[in-house]
Amino acid sequence: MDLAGLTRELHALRDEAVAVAAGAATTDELGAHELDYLGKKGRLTVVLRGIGALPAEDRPKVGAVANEVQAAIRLAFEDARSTLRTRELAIRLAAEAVDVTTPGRPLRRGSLHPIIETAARICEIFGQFGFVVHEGPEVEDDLTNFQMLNIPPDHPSRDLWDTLYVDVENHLLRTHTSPGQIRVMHSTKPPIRALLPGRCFRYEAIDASHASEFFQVEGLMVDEGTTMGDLRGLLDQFAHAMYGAGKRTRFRPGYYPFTEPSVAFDVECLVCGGSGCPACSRTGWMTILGAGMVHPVVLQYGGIDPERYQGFAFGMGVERIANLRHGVGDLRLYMENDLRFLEQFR
Ligand code: 2NL
Repeated sequence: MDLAGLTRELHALRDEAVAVAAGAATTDELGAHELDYLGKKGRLTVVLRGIGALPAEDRPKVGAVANEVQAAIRLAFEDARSTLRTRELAIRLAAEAVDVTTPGRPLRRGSLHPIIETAARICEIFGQFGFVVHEGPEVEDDLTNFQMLNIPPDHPSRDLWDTLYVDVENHLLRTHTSPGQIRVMHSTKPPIRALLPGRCFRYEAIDASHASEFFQVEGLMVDEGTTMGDLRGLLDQFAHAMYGAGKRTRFRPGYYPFTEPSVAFDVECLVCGGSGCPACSRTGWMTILGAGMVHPVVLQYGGIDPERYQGFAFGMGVERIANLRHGVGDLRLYMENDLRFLEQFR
């Protein structure tokens, strides 16, 4: 081919490439076309090979045309690429746009179970008097749950606790948290001020006022010169913090094998204020816990010298305290985990 022919061919290639670049729909398509014209094996390269066949004096001229054509094609692809990029970005931004005005999904707020919340409140009040929370195991041995609490095997007082036994010799589900107090006595030197909250178990026929699982909070104080007056003063403070400063309280005689003397601690009826109503069986009083001076034998089992130390202990059923706080009348509600019930305590 001669100089004029090759020049024509180069210009034709340039015009075609410029049109193709302008017509590409995507950057990917554009890239493929670019390779087709400008790549190592591209069409411009193929045409330039023809230069070798020209006479030597024509080669620089055609070389200059070839450079112009190459630059023009490059520029056309660059322009097209920049236009396509802008368009593709706009399309992507539109597709991936986040509607920041869409309302969020609400987070469901949880809350403490009323029994746990009540146990925590009880512990908080006694905590202000220096009582420290301890925990014991739910599966106990007969020795710690009964014998060390002055409840011997085959003794009639065992009938006070309908026990659930586990399939391990001499082991059972604790019937009260008192065995945890025995463990505290074994691990701690007096003075002791311990609180034991926790789940307890009894073999019961279930109804509105009997459950096979329930929560207790027990307290234990052991020191030199601890008296029944200290117990009464502490429990008054507790009743006033829990139910109001003006509430009247009283001790009545009670019986527990592990305390002597033993008492029931009453607060004036929270419904009628003492005049008598169905809530207090017309007595004007409500029993909120049991207590007493720790039996010397129990101190001894706990490794504490009853000649030197005295102690008091008290125990309360958390469900009972929660019932009084919230006006709940059926224990079973606490176990059913029905949100319509639980959501009322937030
Ligand atoms: C109640 C009464 C009570 C105790 C628990 C106790 C623990 C030790 C020694 C002596 Cl280690 N006593 N605990 C004492 C009196 C009463 O609970 O009605 N609870 C629901």
